[in-house]
Amino acid sequence: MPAESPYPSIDIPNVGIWDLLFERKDRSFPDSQVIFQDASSSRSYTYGQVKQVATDFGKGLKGLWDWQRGDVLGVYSPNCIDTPAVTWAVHFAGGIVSPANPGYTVEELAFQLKDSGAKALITQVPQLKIALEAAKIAGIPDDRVILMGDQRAEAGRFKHFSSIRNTSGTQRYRRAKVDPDKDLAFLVYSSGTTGKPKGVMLSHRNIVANVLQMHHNETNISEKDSLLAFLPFFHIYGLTCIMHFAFYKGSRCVVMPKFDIEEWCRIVQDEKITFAYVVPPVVLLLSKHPAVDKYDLSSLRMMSSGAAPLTREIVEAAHKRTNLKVKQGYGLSETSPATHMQQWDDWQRHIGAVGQMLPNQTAKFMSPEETEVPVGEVGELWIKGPNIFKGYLNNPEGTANALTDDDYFKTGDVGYLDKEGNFYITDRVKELIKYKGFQVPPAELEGLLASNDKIDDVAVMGIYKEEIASEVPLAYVVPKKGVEASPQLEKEIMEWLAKKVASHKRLRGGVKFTDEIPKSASGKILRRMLKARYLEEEAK
Ligand code: 4UU
Repeated sequence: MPAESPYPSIDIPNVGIWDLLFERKDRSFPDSQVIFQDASSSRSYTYGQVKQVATDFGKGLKGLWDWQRGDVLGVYSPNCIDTPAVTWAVHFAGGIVSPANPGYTVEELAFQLKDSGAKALITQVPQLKIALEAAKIAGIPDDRVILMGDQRAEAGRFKHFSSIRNTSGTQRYRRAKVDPDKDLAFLVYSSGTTGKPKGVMLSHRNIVANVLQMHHNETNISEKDSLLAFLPFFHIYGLTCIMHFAFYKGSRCVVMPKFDIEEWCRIVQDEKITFAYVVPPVVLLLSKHPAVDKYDLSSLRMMSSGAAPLTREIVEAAHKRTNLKVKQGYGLSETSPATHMQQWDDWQRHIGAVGQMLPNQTAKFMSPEETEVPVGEVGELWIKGPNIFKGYLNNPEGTANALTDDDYFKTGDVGYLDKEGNFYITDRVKELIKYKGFQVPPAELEGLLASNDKIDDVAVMGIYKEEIASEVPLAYVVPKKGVEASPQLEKEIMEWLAKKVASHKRLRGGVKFTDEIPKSASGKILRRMLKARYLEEEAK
């Protein structure tokens, strides 16, 4: 029997994101509530200012570039307090946002812009050069590249979004109507269980549902809280769980463009941060980084960790040293993302669990033969609910592999459910590697490495490094005939790849040389076998 969420079902209104955030009747905080505050400057946005700026730029967009409902704006930027207003302006104008990692290379960004069909791109001055090159490849003209963040002189002919507005009250500039279940709000990129990154189609209803699902679990968070927003807004975790959720709650969000543990601790102390969404490597740093002792972190009531597994050892070590508490959440890009969250008092009672299922969802664990396994036994987690994505963009095959006819989504994660309704994630059947919570699709690296003229064949896998509480990518390489497998070749391959990919995809696990990559009769890399071989070699 599939498991139901232990929470009573909640009502998910049939509205778009704009209505959820800006037209709600039950708001308990004023327009003057400061929500997004820049960590390194005096800039901030109140709730009312976000709404005003989103409305102004939304109207501006409707008058630009023949903007149509369903058009896509690429966002290529580190965390910035303008991102929320820009995002919701796109929704005002009936469009879709496709956020990209600001560390992407020209090729990586161009791929996403092309694949998502982005009509225009917004970026910041430091990212402008790469943005322009990628836009060119994707066929986006220069005059559709606009800026946010600092308004600097060197921005030259590129318009700042805040100057794009339209005060006309005519019908043409009214807020676009959205069909919450059909119209997409975001195209985020995920490799899913296999292959290269794909556009994850998230509808307005997906995000509205997830904000409300989280709201029913996180009853301890309110407008009195201050959150530290260092997780990137381009990734679904920061996008929904921080940007949308904090805004819905009215919590002040101190926004950091780049993570640094000492700066993180300083902000917690100086800004009296009360809650933070984190990833396991940050919890590890709290347990051992020397700078941590210099700061008073006592305002922090709770942290919630996700995006990768968090071990008991790390939770206990961080608590012992700092007295901080950390609970867990779990989810995926395809689930908007939060499917499971621990309650606050679970942090110590059920260390290692990812929590109970949020409302309105059903889940089951499946055997490799796709039959349901009994409660308590290990299987692949399948989930159903209003937060499940609409499919992969222009990829019916990928979509059919991920979603069943009866609307279950196959997560590619392995785990079990205990008798009290706690879910545990213990493994992955999918190829995906996670470096500090960021996705590293092995197929993407394999494709690039295979084009190196010294490499005959290659397979990439993730290995866990305790020192950083994260997986790192490692490549097994078969050198071309006549090419010597040597430490120099390893270095050469690592450096060659580093130039082609964002920093989180580098081969931090190194290169191992081999005579052959184990493959199935149909040519699929036998990743389990390779991993077993790796572990065996390491144990020697
Ligand atoms: C073991 O990383 C995310 C979403 C993260 C997130 C975190 C806290 C969501 C809700 C929340 O409360 O999305 P993706 O698409 O980048 O990666 C999804 C994958 C999962 O399939 C799983 O393998 O990230 C891994 N993952 C976790 N693994 C996510 N959370 C966990 C977790 N434990 N707690």
